[in-house]
Amino acid sequence: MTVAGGSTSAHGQPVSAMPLPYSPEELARLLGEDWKNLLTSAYRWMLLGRLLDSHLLALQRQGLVGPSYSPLSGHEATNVGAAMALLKDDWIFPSLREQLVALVRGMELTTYTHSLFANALDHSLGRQVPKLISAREVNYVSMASDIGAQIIQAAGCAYAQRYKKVNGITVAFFGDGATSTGDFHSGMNFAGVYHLPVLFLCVNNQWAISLPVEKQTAMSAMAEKAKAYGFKGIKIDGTDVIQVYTEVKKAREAVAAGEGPALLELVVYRMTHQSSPDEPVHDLPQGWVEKTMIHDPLARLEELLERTGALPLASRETIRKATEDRIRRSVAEAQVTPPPGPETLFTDTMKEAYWPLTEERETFDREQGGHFP
Ligand SMILES: Cc1ncc(C[n+]2csc(CCOP(=O)(O)OP(=O)(O)O)c2C)c(N)n1
Ligand SMILES: [Mg+2]
Repeated sequence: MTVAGGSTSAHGQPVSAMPLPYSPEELARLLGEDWKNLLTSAYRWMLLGRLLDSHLLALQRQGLVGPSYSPLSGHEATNVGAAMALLKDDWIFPSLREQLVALVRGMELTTYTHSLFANALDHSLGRQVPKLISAREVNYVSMASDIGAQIIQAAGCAYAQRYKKVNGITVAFFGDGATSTGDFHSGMNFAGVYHLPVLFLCVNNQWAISLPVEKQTAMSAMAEKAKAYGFKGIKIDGTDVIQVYTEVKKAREAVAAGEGPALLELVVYRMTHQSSPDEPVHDLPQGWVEKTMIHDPLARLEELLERTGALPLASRETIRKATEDRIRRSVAEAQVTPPPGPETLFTDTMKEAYWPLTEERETFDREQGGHFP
């Protein structure tokens, strides 16, 4: 599997990313006087996401992380724009491709790579599918494997937040495919009826494995589905990090102010195949690769940084080298960390000692001498 991108199409034709439509004055108006630093920070994170994809896909193919990895290329602006607009007390229920959200919120990169290697320093000690990371320290809940389940979980979390009168809102990310699940209906309906502080972010990458979005719904916008549940929905460009940041910030403020749930549809273009074990090719329509290049969120931001002089090529290259080094160091650290010890089979399972477990542990120690043969 390769990560689409670069400047030439499958037929060798040069393809440029669509420029982001902002002047320096507009950026100052939308993002404040510190806009250059904000965009530089967004760039660092988005580049980290893109580079992680190429490193981790290669490691998965070597059987070192796995069993699978869900690439996020094409989703960098939705991850980073949203994460930068959310606050510390908010709770995140991710879908398959929001690993950058956890990192932007403060999960350590090495903690992330330890999770992918399912080693002794993995939060879940190898008991979770490695790519379904969690980061309790930043309110980032592990994704449930069944598509759409996080939508009802998020509605429940928002209900609890209001009941307990705590700060923050709940945010659920999900794909276009998840909108066809019963959990989408149940979660959205419950949130609408109870007017809950939850923000639904539908990242529409126009594919659910091999099913195109036209076969997922007959509606022209996923955002319109919010009407059926009694709240507002808007459709935005998920490849424009500035638009994602400003719209998520606005929606978050309204939800936090008690205006009820909201749905944002963020349209992106999936640049890779669904997940690393998938067959690399499934009838992508002609011209799809070129479309991903035109809407490449990272290339669009790079063009803006260059045009406005906010971050010239030489500085971007320095960031790229430093980011590559950081990834290599984190991967190397995770790679030399041993797997969880066999005794961890018995830890974190029950709050207090419980006789069947104690007996099992005794048998295990007696027969295996504490070690697997
Ligand atoms: C309930 C359920 N049905 C089917 C699957 C198999 N499956 C895994 S990923 C996926 C596609 C999800 O598409 P989408 O929600 O658009 O997210 P994307 O992968 O495009 O980010 C499917 C159908 C599943 N995990 N759970
Ligand atoms: Mg999708």
